[in-house]
Amino acid sequence: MKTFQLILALIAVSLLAATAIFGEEKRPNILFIIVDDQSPQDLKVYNPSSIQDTPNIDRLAAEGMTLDAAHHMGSFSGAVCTPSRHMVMCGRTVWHLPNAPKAKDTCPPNVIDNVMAEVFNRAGYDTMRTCKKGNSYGAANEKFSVVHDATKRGGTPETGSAWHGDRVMDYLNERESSGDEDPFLIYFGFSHPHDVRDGTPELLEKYGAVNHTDREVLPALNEKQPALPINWLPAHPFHHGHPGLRDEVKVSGVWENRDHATIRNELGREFACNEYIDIQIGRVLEKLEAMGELDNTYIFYTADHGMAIGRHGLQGKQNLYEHTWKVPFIVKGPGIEGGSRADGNIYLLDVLSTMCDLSGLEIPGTSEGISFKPVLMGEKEVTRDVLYGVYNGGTKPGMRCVKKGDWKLIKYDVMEGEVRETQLFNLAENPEEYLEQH
Ligand SMILES: [Ca+2]
Ligand SMILES: [Ca+2]
Repeated sequence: MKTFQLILALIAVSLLAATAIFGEEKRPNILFIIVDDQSPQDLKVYNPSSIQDTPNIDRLAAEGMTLDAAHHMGSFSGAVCTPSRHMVMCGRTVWHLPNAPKAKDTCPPNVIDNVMAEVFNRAGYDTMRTCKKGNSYGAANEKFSVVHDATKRGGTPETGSAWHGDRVMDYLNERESSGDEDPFLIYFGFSHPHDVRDGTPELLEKYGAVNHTDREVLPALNEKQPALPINWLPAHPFHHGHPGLRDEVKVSGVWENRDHATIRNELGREFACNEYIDIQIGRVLEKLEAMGELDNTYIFYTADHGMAIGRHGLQGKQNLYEHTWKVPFIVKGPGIEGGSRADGNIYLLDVLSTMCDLSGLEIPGTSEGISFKPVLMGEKEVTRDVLYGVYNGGTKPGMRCVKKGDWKLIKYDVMEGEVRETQLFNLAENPEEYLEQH
């Protein structure tokens, strides 16, 4: 009899608990972290031989899923950031963006009513953003209820990444003191590690780098600096197709130099900036944990595109090699298995649809992105079979690439037909995309 009563009591308690959980059903928060110009190859989670210290990004990977084939679709402008950030905000493919060359024919005017912040505002989310200013989708950025944008690329807390960290910390502190219970979407953007890569003195010291400013001399080599990238070349074997391109010739500290000392120093600066970003992420994770919100928050970590810094003899972001076309992409949150990996085969333009899907919101009709929630939940390995990329911000028609399975093809038709090249890589056998010059 006693056992029977106990069973009844247990059933009653379980039913009550279930009602409590499903009755309230708190919608998930979203923390979207996006850094400016970071190759996945910088990070240990993608490149175990990297000396980059990022314990908080590593923690996100350990508690979430890392995607090995996340890409940005490309750019029709030297300012690769700009289309990339448009794609994130509205979920449209590169030629269908509101700022695309033929936007009048390819993009409906109501896209601005269906950008990330607007969709979440309508659903009753509190929306907040901090990021760099410029080279972005200004009209979409303004839709966040709280906006703190400024370009912070200095080597002090006030002039560097800590400034963005402070804005998110202030916002969370205010929510906490006002007892705000609405779900939130925080767009946590950074201005670094985009050049000028001025690190803090302590972190520069850690990576053996200096904020090099004198064009007339080379920076000193230092054993603490990151090694030369494995696919470094002293020069790209043919013209990349964009004469006078700022990123290839004018970046302070590098200019047109591709020697060991310059590249290792610049990578050291990049690593110092990356770690300073990681420290800011750590502060925010700790705060979310203290507020009891961490487990109900989907946290995305990515970059607007990758970066060469000496790889293949290039310096900038205007190429379609994996170090630059690919982006780091990690997601942690409810239902995602810790320490998991998948190729994913996603674009940054899939982010908006995925955020909606994870939050139970309707995906706006203007978004061409595909939700990769099934990948995150371990139900699928890939979202697409084939991925495409473009860069044609210089001479036309420019570069195109296509990737299917292990194979990737890049075509160059630049410099008024003077450079017509084709590269075919088997990425399983040659993930670094070595050329015959390597
Ligand atoms: Ca960028
Ligand atoms: Ca609120």
